[in-house]
Amino acid sequence: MKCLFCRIVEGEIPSTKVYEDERVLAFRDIDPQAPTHILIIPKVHYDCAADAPAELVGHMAAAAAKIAEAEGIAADGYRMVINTGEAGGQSVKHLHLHLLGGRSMQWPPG
Ligand code: DGP
Repeated sequence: MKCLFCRIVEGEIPSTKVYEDERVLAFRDIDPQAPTHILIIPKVHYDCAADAPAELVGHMAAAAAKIAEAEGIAADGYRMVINTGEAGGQSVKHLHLHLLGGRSMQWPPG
């Protein structure tokens, strides 16, 4: 069975798209943890970053930086997060990068 984010890539499940190129799709998180909370995902399925080409993970980060500029959160700063595995808080097993901004982030995260 196709995973949730593969279904979003294919348009079977609607999403609020903010950016797309040939390799990645970015859309607003359904349960935002910050005023700006966007997920950047590869169009091809990988369970996690360790399975994906390093260059693709870099491309996702570069896309997130572009989106941060477009969303107006770059000047104040933002956070990029890739939750990995159960203890890492990954609930959807399709590699995704969280872009969070629009408020101050605590460190260390809870
Ligand atoms: P993680 O816990 O790192 O696997 O993050 C998964 C994120 O995906 C979580 O913040 C909520 C978000 N999410 C789950 N289902 C959907 C959905 O159907 N649409 C959107 N836009 N986001 C979703």
